[in-house]
Amino acid sequence: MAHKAGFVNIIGNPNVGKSTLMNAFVGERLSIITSKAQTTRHRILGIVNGEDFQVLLSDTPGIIKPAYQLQESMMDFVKSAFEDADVLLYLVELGEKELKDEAFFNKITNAKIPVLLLINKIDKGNEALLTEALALWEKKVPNAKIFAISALEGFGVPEVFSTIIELLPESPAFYPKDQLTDKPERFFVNEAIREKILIHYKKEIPYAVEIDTEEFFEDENIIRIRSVIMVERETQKGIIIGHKGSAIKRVGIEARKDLEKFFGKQIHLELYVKVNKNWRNDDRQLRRFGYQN
Ligand code: GDP
Ligand code: K
Ligand code: MG
Repeated sequence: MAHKAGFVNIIGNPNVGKSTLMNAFVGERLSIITSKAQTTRHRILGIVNGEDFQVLLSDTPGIIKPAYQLQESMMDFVKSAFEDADVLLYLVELGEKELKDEAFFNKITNAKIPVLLLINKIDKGNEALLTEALALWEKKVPNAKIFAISALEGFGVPEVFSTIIELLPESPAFYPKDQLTDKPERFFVNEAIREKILIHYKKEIPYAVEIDTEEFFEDENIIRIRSVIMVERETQKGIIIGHKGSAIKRVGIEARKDLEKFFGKQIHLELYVKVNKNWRNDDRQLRRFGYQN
């Protein structure tokens, strides 16, 4: 069989399970997952390699109406996902009725490339809900092939994957066959820390935070990491640190555990907090943190 390779982009509303699906395909926790919207800020490439195929999956932020510059950059990542794909995965969850952004929705229904519409989280529903969803989406996106899946439990995921392989063009691999992602190691450190902040802090705190890993030093048996947690205001700094440092300590312990699994090595993780006023609306800083090209 000839070698196949190509780009598959996952798009959809916030929280429908895009990152969970991406990780299910790749078999690694490349994308962080929480129950909060805007967990995914970047476009993240996950690579699935086989003897005669290479699938390049892009996880993207959920589609939202941007309220500040960081969110505008996030939506630029989504726009770019339409431009360079061979196959589009449009993920919806059971019970969902529409994509919040009409312009994006029109791009899907008018796409010139194959669209697979995946109804996710069917583990949460029943037969009647699924029948209803199938009827709704068949009508709304007639150009799509529809699958019912559970990204969390893996149900239906292999069927989607074999369909993707069928649809991919003949092409040599784009990346070395042992590569899993296009993001550097520091990116995954930042994300592991940000995931714990999304989980443990309330309200606006996670959205005001950016992580900057200043040092990543890999020794034979240990990786030494120093990362800065940036917030926008002095009060947020206090909240991040918590009473006698207890809150930041918890973030450090949990992130370290995840990173030890991810890198398969012992990790030494040092965390600092810094105030960096208004970074979410500052072009230069957004570029520095990888949000703009
Ligand atoms: P994203 O915002 O679209 O990337 O969604 P995430 O992958 O971050 O998932 C959002 C939430 O939905 C998380 O709490 C996931 O555990 C949950 N989730 C994702 N897929 C499924 C699924 O198939 N079934 C159920 N029950 N929950 C899921
Ligand atoms: K999420
Ligand atoms: Mg996500």
